[in-house]
Amino acid sequence: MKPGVRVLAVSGGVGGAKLALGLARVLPPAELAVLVNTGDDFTHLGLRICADLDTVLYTLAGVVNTTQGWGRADESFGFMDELRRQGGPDWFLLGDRDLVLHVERSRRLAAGETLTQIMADLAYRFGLTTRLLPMTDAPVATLLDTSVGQLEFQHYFVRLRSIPEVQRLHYAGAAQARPSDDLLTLLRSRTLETIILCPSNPYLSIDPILAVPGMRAALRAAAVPIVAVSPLVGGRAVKGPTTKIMQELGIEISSLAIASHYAGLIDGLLVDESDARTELTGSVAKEFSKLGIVVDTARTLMSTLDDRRRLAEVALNFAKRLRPTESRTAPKSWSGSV
Ligand code: FO1
Repeated sequence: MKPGVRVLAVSGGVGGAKLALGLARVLPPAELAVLVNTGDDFTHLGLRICADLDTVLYTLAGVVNTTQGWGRADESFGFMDELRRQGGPDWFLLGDRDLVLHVERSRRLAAGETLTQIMADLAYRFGLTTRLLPMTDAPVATLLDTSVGQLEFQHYFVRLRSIPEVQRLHYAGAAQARPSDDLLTLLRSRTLETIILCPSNPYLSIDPILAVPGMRAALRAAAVPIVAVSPLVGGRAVKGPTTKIMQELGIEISSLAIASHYAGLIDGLLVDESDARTELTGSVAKEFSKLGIVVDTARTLMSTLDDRRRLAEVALNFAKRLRPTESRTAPKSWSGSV
């Protein structure tokens, strides 16, 4: 009999993939599934690029370029060199091996396969037993209203290096999307024990997932503890524009703001030990408990594989100490220790 999935990680790209890798190293990989943001997906040079899915795929398969956190380690750039010579757009780097995934995915989508089916097959071909689940099979695009106009995510993030000031975020297509049947089946399965929101950007990477109608309700109805790992370390994001966007959107940069953002969804928030001294004492601690969120601390910086494994273990143990909130539908068969 195939083993069931016990843990669902919810992830964006680089930062989330690091924790997903830690989880895949401390759990039997087939007992882990990763629900991945597709709001960063876009069509470029006629190809469907699914940046976060590919980042998680390459990371779990051990072929990622660990210096940059995306793309492949063993890569050549003949296509890019020639594209540049021909005057094509060269701001988005596509390595020769990486390109194959975009070409194949585009071909298969055009032939009528779903993104869920394609990613399941690609994961299998890369030797993974961990399921990679796109947040939906419908096209959804994270759009940013900025000081230089409306931008698709990759144009904001890569082409303009996150420099424009962000005024508002939209998830175009989300209202017409729905969670895939595979994801809903997993969320209803009796084997699922824990959901972990990885330390991805809450606004750019996790919100597009939660914007899919029915997603929040389906995650909550799983009636398992949901733990988020804060992306802040010492009041700053490790990588990417998280704190810049929080500032521009007028959101206080604190673990409490992250907790408020996820209130009603998560049961526990894991914050970095460097934020604990300043944020988890006195009146702030009371604010967390008003939100119904239990807070714990850990070293959340993931520089090495050991860091990733250790944080995965801490997050799983933290979840075991939590019961899903009362507001959820009745637990299926709660067996966690108290
Ligand atoms: N990130 C960059 O900073 N520059 C790039 O040229 C770039 C190309 C690229 C190609 C394929 C792919 O799957 C990812 C790529 N990324 C690139 C990463 C990506 O834009 C971001 O890391 C994520 O979308 C944010 O989570």
